[in-house]
Amino acid sequence: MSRPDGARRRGEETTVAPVLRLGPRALSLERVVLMGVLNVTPDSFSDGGRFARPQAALAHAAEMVEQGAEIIDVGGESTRPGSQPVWDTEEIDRVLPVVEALTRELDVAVSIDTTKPEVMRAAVGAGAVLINDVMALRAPGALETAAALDAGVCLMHMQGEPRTMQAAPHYDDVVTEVADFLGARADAATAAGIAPERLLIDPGFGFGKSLEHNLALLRGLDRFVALGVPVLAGLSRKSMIEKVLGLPVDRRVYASVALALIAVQNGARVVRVHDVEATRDAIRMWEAVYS
Ligand code: HH2
Repeated sequence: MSRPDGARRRGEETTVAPVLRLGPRALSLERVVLMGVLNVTPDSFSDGGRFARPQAALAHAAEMVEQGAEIIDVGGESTRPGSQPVWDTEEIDRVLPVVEALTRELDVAVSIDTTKPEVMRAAVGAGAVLINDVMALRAPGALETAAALDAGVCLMHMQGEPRTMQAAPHYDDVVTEVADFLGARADAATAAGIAPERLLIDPGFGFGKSLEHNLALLRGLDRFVALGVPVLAGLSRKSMIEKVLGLPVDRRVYASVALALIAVQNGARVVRVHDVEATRDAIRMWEAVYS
């Protein structure tokens, strides 16, 4: 049984459950954490335009929290293949009212999905406690900005940039190259002053990767676990499902749940999902079997 401090006894040995430090919040990773996706963009691939108004965004976030999401990931710039970048000010205008409303109304860790230092500063100022950066803090000023803010950081791998990344992704050894990259970015983050317990790493499924690359990364997830930083996996509704099953975005729930479960089985501790309830049930059953 869990003790209040997160330590539990297994035979003679005492293990301390890993904890993710998100600003003033501490999130236990003893059970898999569900991150619910909340895109406040007009053009996201899976839910574009549906949650652009703060009231609609808040209602959808509340539903995901009710279903078991412990993190809500707010995104104001679509990163789908071929998407166009937006200006800082436009992104801030989109996300800030939503981050404020979520922080005020819900007991949940709010994450900001951005690559821009200005957006990071504004969102954390409004209550966000996790910076989810698909560029792994490589934008000018991003590393220093994130280090100076009191928030967790998810470092994600992407080859190229969203506009062109799916044109011709190439790796000699995708698992080794992505793992080496994330190891180096985690080192850069800690060297800049970001404590290791503030960090997550993410191979970035679909970000400059072919179907074969995505499948190899999922099979090889233990290589990322071995880096000693908790792994986040985002596979929900992604086009790899279309490539295997030929299904449109609104019919990818079952495959998304299967992929989330495979990621968990291979060591992911946080899953970024659109369909929170379905994923939660699958993962809690998996945990009942294996914990
Ligand atoms: N995937 C998307 C966006 N952000 N962040 C992390 N850490 N990992 C991911 O796999 C990831 C991410 C793309 O999915 P979505 O937000 O649904 O679409 P869009 O970028 O079109 O808003």
